[in-house]
Amino acid sequence: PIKACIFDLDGVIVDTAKFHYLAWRRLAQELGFDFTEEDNERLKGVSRMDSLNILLEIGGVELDNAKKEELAKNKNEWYVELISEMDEKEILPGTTEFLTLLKEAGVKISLGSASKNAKMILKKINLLHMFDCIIDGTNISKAKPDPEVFLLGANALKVDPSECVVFEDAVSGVEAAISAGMYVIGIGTKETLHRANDVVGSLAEMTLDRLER
Ligand code: B16
Ligand code: MG
Repeated sequence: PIKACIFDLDGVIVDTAKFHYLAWRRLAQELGFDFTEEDNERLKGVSRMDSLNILLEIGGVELDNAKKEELAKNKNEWYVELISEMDEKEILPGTTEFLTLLKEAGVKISLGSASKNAKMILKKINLLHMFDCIIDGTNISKAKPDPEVFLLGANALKVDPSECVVFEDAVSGVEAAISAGMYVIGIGTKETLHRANDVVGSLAEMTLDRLER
């Protein structure tokens, strides 16, 4: 039986990708190059500093670490500003309903996100109370595709990885879940997330039956 479900945040529970994109694009433009939505796909599930490194590579820009810290800080300030007005309306379809079903069935609920803004976002969308455990960018030392973020969750909940199901929208997150020895349900398309055990368009398609299968 499934004892815990671990959810990625960005792209699974809430659509923050568009705000990350706007903030990264502003940074690229200030540095004098363009940053497309397609480029942005490469940043999904990737930590802030790794994202910056990819962006700089796309722009062909080389900078020292102090400058990179400064730019990452700027990007985050713009991002936080962009999401400051966020509320329950930004929750992705089916999320609240599925979390409620899990709670009623006694399945533990955990967050497994790379974001350092995760708790603030869960508070804004009023879902923080639904989580038994939160592992985010402030707890981890190794980014996805490393399994650390999900293993820490299983450990905190005292469940075996084989009893956990992960919900992920990013390729790096699917790989992380597989490495953790967990069953993984992709949120998105089969083409992109072909390594996932199952793929749904959104949590609106999830049922307890589908989970136990
Ligand atoms: P922050 P997830 C990830 O969150 C995002 O997908 C990724 O685009 C972002 O760069 C990363 O969090 C770090 O976020 O700058 O807020 O610390 O998908 O793992 O929930
Ligand atoms: Mg994600």
